[in-house]
Amino acid sequence: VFQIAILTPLTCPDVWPLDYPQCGGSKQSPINLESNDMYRLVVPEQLQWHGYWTRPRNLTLVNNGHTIQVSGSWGSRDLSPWISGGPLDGEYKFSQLHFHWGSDDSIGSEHTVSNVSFPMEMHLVHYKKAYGSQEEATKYEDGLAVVSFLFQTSDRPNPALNAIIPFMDAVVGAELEVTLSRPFPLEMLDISFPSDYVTYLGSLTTPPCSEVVTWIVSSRPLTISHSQLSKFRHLSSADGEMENNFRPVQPTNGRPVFYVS
Ligand code: 1SD
Ligand code: ZN
Repeated sequence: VFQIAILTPLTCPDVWPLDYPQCGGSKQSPINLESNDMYRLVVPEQLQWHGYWTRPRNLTLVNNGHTIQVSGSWGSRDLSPWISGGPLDGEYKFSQLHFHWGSDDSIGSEHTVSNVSFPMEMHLVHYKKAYGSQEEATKYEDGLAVVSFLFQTSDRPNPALNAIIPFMDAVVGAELEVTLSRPFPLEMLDISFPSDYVTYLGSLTTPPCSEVVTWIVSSRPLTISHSQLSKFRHLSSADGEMENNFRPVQPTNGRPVFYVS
């Protein structure tokens, strides 16, 4: 009997724990956020955003087969954006941002709010500077901070997203990359430095699902039009559509979830 095992780890979250034991852990992400089941967190200082208005030397848009990812370089003096304060202890440097979305408006986000999904979610991944690199930081439970924004549809296009959407035509297929002709400060993406957010301790939402992430989910959804969403829905992975690249919600297992406002 010949058996050919084809591993498609990113499309079948149920089987991730077989190859990546941490994906079967007890502090996994995403989770459902339930507004009447949260504790108020009083933080010693507000979440601070640094350098988000600094124009990068260059910005690239990459179709990595699982998502569309934006990363940049801020030159030899390394003026990369970073965040601190809020639930974080120390300074967390920006590494990349990427998106999760669905094939129709009723699905797409990773986090849900009162069991309702949003059509898209954007993740800004940061790692703790003290650990030197993202790879090293991923070994420590306070290693990463991911700031997340949910999107709801709107009749009007979100002008901020037009900074990247026109470039998506160049990266429709997997493993394609484009350098943006006019790099822009990330602050232009309408991230608006939220002071109202939900925070809890969880994991990466893709293998190896390391339980090293302080999640910060903005309480204020951003907007996207249908024609903008359709650009995301046209992107391809190595073996087909890229849409529905979200992981289903995971049990909280009694983890406290906090809100800051
Ligand atoms: O899915 C991303 C993954 O692509 C990678 O960016 C990882 C960080 O190394 O983060 C996860 S996520 O948890 O931010 N979705
Ligand atoms: Zn993500």
